[in-house]
Amino acid sequence: KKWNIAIVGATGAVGAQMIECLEERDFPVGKIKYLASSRSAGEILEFKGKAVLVEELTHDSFDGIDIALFSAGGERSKEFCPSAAKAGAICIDNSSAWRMDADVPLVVPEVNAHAIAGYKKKGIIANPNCSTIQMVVALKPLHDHAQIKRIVVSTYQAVSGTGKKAIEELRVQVGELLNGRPANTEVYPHQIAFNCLPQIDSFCDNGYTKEEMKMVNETRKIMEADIKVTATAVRIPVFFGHSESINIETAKEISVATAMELIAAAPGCELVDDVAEGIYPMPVDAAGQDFVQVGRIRKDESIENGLNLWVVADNIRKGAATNAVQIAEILIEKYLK
Ligand code: 2RA
Repeated sequence: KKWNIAIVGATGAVGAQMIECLEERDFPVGKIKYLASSRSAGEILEFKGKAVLVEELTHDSFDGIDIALFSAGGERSKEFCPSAAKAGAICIDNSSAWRMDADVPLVVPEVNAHAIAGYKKKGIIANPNCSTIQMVVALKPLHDHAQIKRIVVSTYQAVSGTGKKAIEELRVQVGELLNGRPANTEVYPHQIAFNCLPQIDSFCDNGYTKEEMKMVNETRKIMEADIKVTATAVRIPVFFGHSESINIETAKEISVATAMELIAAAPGCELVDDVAEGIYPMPVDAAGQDFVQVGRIRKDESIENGLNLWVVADNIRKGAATNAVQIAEILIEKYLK
């Protein structure tokens, strides 16, 4: 059987990656439809070498569509997912619009694939935030073994997480600064080249950013556990690949050796940890592939049952597009036969 697919936000960084993932993974696509804002409508993209016209997104765009992959911002998803679902398309939404809705499953296949069963409630499945996805993939095997009580995470996030314009802003700023010209800032509030910005998304009343609260709230929903989470999310001048320094406190003792074994055997994880050989995860290695790379595993001697780890993943692939396509694969294999 082939499935008719719509990509909403096809001209964005994640939309383009979704298309590439469908091609790479040979997803059984019947008809494919590229949808975007009126600004981008009219562009010609491709699917498996064939030209596909980008059409303007409207409430009538979803007739005959089986699965709609959304990555066009929260407002678009809030406005158009209900129409898509009403037309019979199941939405897999990469925006934050529906993630905390009780009737919308929030899914990382390696962690809570069973939650996909709830897709029928609203016809929407939410893709978690990239920084949440890579963290829960790495922590799932450790939580199953020793029950995580608390997570302290600091993130070092690539500019591609903001989108194409941010990638361009970093590129141009580096050139400007190296040629003695002032850095032009449009996308970010401050210079990003050769700098770190401890702000991703806007600030909430509690002094945390929306990005940091996404990690707190989404982690608890996905792992279906009352885990205490605190986060600091930082933008760094890297193009692709989010890095995270994660500290966990577990209910049971877990040795470094056991943690290494569990990570090495866990779905979606790759153990990259041999510091004697200078081997540890880095964005330049993690970008362009789908594994969540885990290293620098070591005891946190300052608390009982503490462990530190360093986790790096491609934020556009596993952090967004690949995760969404994996959900679509489970949908057609287990639920939409
Ligand atoms: C970011 N996680 O990195 C957010 C959205 N992709 O900007």
